[in-house]
This record gives sequence, structure tokens and C-alpha cells, in this order.
Amino acid sequence: FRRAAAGVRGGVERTFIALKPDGTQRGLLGDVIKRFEQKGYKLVAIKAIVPSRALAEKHYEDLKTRPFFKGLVSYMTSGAAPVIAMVWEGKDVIRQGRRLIGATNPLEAQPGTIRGDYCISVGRNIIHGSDSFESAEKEISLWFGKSEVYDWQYGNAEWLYADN
Ligand code: IDP
Ligand code: MG
Repeated sequence: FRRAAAGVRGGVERTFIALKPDGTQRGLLGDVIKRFEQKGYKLVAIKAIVPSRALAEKHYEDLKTRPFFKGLVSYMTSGAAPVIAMVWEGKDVIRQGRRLIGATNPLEAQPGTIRGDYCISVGRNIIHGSDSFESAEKEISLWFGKSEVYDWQYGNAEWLYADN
């Protein structure tokens, strides 16, 4: 298959997905990976990490004036379990990743989505996914070094991507 030019929305792109500490603690990593894999997306980076306060604050900098910001940063950095940081690649994966994850408030998330199936509270909604091309670029470079993200192809990519 042909790779879309970098930055073309809906083309082959990369998104930052992170299982939050509650997701790791509850043993949900396997199911999260399974849902992205079975859709046809490709894992190009993964690591377990307890983020520093600086990393968590930078990751959520757009929310720094919100009343829940302090609690959100403590939750992400507590170390009770690591965050499992990932980069997934594929066609339209930024938008589709958000669809697989479901609404921010798990009580609004559809059954069948990750949040819809596995959680109840907005403060413990188990997973993060980039919400735009710009945030994906920012988040991938914040959480991963260049050498930690791998360029590789599925041998069966044609079976996923042919549209004729
Ligand atoms: P998103 O994770 O679906 O992109 P955002 O609005 O970007 O949602 O919020 C980031 C994270 O902040 C949420 O996933 C959730 O963990 C937390 N959060 C958002 N709103 C609330 C709230 O009202 N109370 C507590 N935590 C919240
Ligand atoms: Mg967000």
C-alpha cells in the first residue's frame, strides 16, 4: 500500500495511545492491544513508564486551568502502576482510535467501546488517545524518543488496505 504524505488527515498516520495507571492496575492491557490489532492497526512503539510530574503536566497542558487538573496529574504520576505508552499506526488511526476508546465520560461512552465496556468514572477512564493530528505529533514526541518508534510493515498490508 502507499503511505499518504505526512500530515494528510485520514491517511496513514500515527496516534499516541496510553493505558492509564487504573487500566494497567486492572489488567486491561491485553484487551486494549487486541482491539487495535484486530482492527488492523500496527503497534510501532510501546513502553511502561511512570511519568514525571513535568511530563504529565505537559501532556495535559491544555487542561491546566481546570479544577480536576491537579488530581489528574497525581493520578497519572502516582506510580501505583505504570502508564503503558503506545504509538499505533494506520489509516485514519487518530479518529478511529478515539472511536474505539469512546466518550471521555464512561457513562456516555457506547457499549462496545473501551470506556463503555470497562469503566464508570471520568476520573478513572483507563485510557488516553490523541484527539487531533497536532496533539498526536506533540504527544508522540513528548513520550518517545525517535529511536523508540519503529518503521515496519505488516506482510499482509494489501489485505487490509486494497480498496478495489
Ligand atoms: P479525553 O481523555 O477523552 O481526551 P479530555 O477532555 O482531554 O478527555 O480530558 C483529559 C482527561 O482528564 C480525561 O480523560 C479524564 O481522565 C480527565 N478529566 C476530564 N474531565 C474530567 C472531570 O470532569 N473530572 C475528572 N477528570 C476529568
Ligand atoms: Mg484529550
